[in-house]
Amino acid sequence: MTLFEDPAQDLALAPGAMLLGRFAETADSALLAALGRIIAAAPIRHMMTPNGGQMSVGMTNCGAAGWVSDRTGYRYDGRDPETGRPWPAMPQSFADLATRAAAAAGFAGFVPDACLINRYTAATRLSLHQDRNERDLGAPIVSVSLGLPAVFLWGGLRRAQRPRRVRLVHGDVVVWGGPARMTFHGIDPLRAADHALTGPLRYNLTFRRAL
Ligand code: MD6
Ligand code: FE
Repeated sequence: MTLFEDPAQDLALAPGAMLLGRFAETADSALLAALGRIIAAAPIRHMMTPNGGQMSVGMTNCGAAGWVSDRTGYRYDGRDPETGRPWPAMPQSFADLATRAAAAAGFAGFVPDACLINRYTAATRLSLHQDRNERDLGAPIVSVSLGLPAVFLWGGLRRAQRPRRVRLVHGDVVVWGGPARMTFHGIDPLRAADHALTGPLRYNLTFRRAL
């Protein structure tokens, strides 16, 4: 660790929600190698929103189901609409990390069936939203940050509640479920920088129980 790095710290965001500081750091090269294979099979794309806009976040998926957005709305689909093929299988390294992180945050027995991959470049943002398309809202979501840092917006259960700003760095994992499961959240516009492993990019992996 260098003198200028923040020490890894866990942070309780709310009942049911926890930031595990740099929990995924030791697995980073395995995760990024697996991510490269997924993106080769199911390229990052900018999905259309139901309002006809295009998302600035680039996305793809792995696992039994993938999150998709188009003019008809949001849903989980077993196939990549761009290729008609099933999404790439979820690598064991992904599933294992998600299960371990969920357990560390108090959600034992979490087995994800979907992983949404978000890719951010400079100025890319994700506006405040709830994750509500999963069938099993009893399961938590596990979110892994890789590459450039970002400012995470952590709101409340109502959209109007002013969000708190939390910095997420490479390897950070946020787990939330239970009473926090429907919290509004988002990502501020990404600041341009250069990361040793991902260059100009931030990736976020969110593991869910969707089916
Ligand atoms: C991101 N994350 O960190 C965006 N959603 O890039 C999310 O939208 C998200 O981190 C549900 C649960 C965890 C998340
Ligand atoms: Fe989300």
